[in-house]
Amino acid sequence: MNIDEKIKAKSVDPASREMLQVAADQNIETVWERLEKQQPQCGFGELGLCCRICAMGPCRIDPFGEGAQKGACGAGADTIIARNLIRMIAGGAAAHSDHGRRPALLLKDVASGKNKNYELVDVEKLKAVAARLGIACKGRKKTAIAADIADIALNDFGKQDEETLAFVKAYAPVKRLARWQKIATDLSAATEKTIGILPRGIDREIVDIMHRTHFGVDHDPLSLIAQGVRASIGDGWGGSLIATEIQDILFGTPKIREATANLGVLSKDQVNIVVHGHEPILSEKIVEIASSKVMEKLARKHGAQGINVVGMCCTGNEVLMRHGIPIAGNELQQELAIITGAVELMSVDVQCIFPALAELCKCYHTHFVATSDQAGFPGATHIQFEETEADQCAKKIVTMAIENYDNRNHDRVYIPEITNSAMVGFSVEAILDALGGTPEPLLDAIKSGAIKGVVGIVGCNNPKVTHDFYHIELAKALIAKDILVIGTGCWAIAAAKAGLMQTETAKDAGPGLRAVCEALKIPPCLHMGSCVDCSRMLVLAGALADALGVDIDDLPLVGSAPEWLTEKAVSIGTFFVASGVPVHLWPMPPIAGGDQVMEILTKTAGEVFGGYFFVEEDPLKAADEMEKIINKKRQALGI
Ligand code: SF4
Ligand code: MSK
Repeated sequence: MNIDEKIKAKSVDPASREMLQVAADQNIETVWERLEKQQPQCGFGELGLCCRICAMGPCRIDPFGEGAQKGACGAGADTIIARNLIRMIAGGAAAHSDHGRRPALLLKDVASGKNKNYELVDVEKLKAVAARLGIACKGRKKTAIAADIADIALNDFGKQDEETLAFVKAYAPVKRLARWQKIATDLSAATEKTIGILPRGIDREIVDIMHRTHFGVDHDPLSLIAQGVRASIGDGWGGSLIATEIQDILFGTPKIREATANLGVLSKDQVNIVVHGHEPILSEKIVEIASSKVMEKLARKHGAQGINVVGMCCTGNEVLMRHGIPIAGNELQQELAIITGAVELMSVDVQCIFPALAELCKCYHTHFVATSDQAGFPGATHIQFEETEADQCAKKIVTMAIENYDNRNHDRVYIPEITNSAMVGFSVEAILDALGGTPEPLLDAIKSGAIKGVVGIVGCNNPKVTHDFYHIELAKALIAKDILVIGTGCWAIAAAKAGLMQTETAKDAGPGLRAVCEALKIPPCLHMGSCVDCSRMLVLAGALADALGVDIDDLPLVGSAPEWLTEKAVSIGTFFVASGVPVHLWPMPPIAGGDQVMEILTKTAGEVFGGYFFVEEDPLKAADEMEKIINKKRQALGI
């Protein structure tokens, strides 16, 4: 296929390029064209200098110092920027943590027998989580243990006392916990105002942000940002971690397995169902029901060769990690999957789902099915998902997809014949298994310099950056420098599609990393899961720090969100920084209009937490900067 040069600039992914060409030929608009129509975007908004928190606004601060330097209420640039920023953290932490609440509630119902649609699949993980939380297991039924875990998790969401979250105390390394306490004490002493860092309640810290950013409450950039940090810790070491741990108990802890990635996983002659969003509770059932003999028979009756369930974004990552379900693509490919004309049904739950899909599906035979009470899409078919009737709901969705195969226009189908294989499923448990049960071999490799350090790459796609370009170039540059790359979310899908998660890719790594990968038979880029599974990276960092008897900020670790888009990415970046990890970002977040906020996030945070933000547009320069940081940490550790 001849691809237009303008299309090549939109994505480096060959399958996406083909589909963008198909879209252009069919005169179908995608996110790239819609973004183009938004140009030029508001410069005040880009700098974070616009406030519409009250009805005297919107107010804006003149970045050139000539016009207004204060909003009508007197709020200055840094107050406005800090408020806007922590409202982003609140949005991100709320999305992750509300996700975590669902499996916690489900665990409680499965334990009590109220929900018989699901089981406690991973008893080993159940006991491991119980041990962390100090719950007795000996001689007790697994349902009783599960009920205790669910109670502790649910209490962490809504408790009202001043105690730190139980999950934070159980999972964060001791040294980091003490550090957070000391930071809070020091900041309170310095400002003569109580400043908290350790989260008291997951929901409470988010509500606190919404309260203190309300008109006329907190105007101090420092205490505003401190509260953002507190809510982000409640996300990373709280809500997200609860999501990951309890989903593992309910659906199984990921194990290393082979899988396939990119739009070519869609089938020409099978019923294609795409599961998209973030929460795996329904998609687990869709996968199960679609593989039943009854459904297979029904699909054949409708002339299809079977049923092909594939994933998109993080719901896709969840079923990829646990079942090896092929993944069709990352965030910027959701419309492209529909444009293949081969999708009978796309089932969506929550987060990162374009509302444009509803209208787009109408141009094809595709059913667009929304399933969450929290996520409405005008133009979609809504099939309400209730966990207590999960089997019925999944049957309805799969049947609807099969029956829709009759309506497929086979002449209009175009599926790019592009896929790549990937080794996925690197939960912390799977990594430790590959290492022989302890982190020692990894630590030895780090100490010897065979692996210089580890970079965790997370986050989205953003059409302001050429799709997948930064994800892939940064990962390639890092592995060539003997830096192991781990990651989640849309980065992980980009890396899988680009072949970076194959064991053979070790040949492109530096000699040290290559030798380690070949000995352990692992790729140099490890897929650790979905967005909430950033918590797996925190747990891994904590395990390495504990094993060495140091704090996380002593370790040669760096984080990056190189094509970030969502508020969740802001929360993730902040909890990495709070945990002691320097974090690279691109594109530039909306903070550049405030000197004090910039100073706090890029310098003061480093002095206090050991982690800080830095921004770099060029992937190779970013990789160089990460190597510098890693070398400095190694030097300080004396390795
Ligand atoms: Fe303007 Fe202040 Fe109201 Fe913001 S809170 S819109 S700066 S008056
Ligand atoms: S799906 S949050 S676009 S990683 Fe988790 Fe991708 Fe970012 Fe959504």
